[in-house]
Amino acid sequence: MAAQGVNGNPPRIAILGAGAVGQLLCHQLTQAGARVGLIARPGSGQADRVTLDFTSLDNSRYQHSVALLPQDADAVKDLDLLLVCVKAYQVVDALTPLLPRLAADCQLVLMHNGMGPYLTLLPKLAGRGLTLATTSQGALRQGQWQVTQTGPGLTQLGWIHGPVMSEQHRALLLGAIPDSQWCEAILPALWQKLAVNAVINPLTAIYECRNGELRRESFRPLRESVLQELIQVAAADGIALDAHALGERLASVIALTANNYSSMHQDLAHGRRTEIEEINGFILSRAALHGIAAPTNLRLYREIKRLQALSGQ
Ligand code: KPL
Repeated sequence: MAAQGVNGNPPRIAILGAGAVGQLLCHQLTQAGARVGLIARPGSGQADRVTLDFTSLDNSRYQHSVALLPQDADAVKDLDLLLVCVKAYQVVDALTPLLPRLAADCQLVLMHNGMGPYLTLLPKLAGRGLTLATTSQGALRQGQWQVTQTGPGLTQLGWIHGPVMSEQHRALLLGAIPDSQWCEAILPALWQKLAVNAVINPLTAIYECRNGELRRESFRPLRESVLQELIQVAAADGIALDAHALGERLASVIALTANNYSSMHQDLAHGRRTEIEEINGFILSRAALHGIAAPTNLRLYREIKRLQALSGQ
């Protein structure tokens, strides 16, 4: 039997990746009245519904009964929209087996830290539309189906390939996600978020500190050097970034998330793989393509790889 959505109809929107951000979006879309399902990992049980327990920024509790869609069933064949919220390094492997089962007009949305996986996916999309997205909303997973929102933040979405998302779906996403916007050019927005992650994530992981510590004067040369290298590489990729605006944005994210541990800090602390390949590693791969040296990014990349190897990853 097909899994049923909130109003008894099969979900037309699914979220692949039920981590903190996936469940946050599931809550926001469900609240907005959308029929949303979560795509389960193969072998994650027989249940066809789960109760998602969500705590919002004002401490309100919500419980949503959400359809759990098995990957290998008919349930995914009629989806209109698939939001992919897995870690950057899981995107290609998680999506590849699903692609042949999706409708030809299913629109895909990738939302993860870092950049790069879409380049691998482009030749596999068989004419489907692809939207890229980034969010600075903070969420923390307290249990398998229990998530707390930890901070507000900007969410940006924009077309990158194939048919553009319909007005109706755009309106649904922008209406459901607070402080969200459609960007006519998404790549500059992604490079700007990449800059924030390229500084905060490796530095907090290497120096074992909260984001706010990076405001210290002693970090200034590293902060500036990572940004300068990234600006040069982005320019060679055809993306013009403003150094002053980027510095301001970084300072503002550091201030807004001062008490948080970055995702890379948390990944290393828990012995998990980090997104270093898709963050500083992406900058390095584009730098190599253009024959540009990026020594500070390389140093941070190598140090994270070393720490990752020590923790068994
Ligand atoms: O996205 C983040 C992350 O931790 O991955 C930032 C913005 C750096 C906040 O911690």
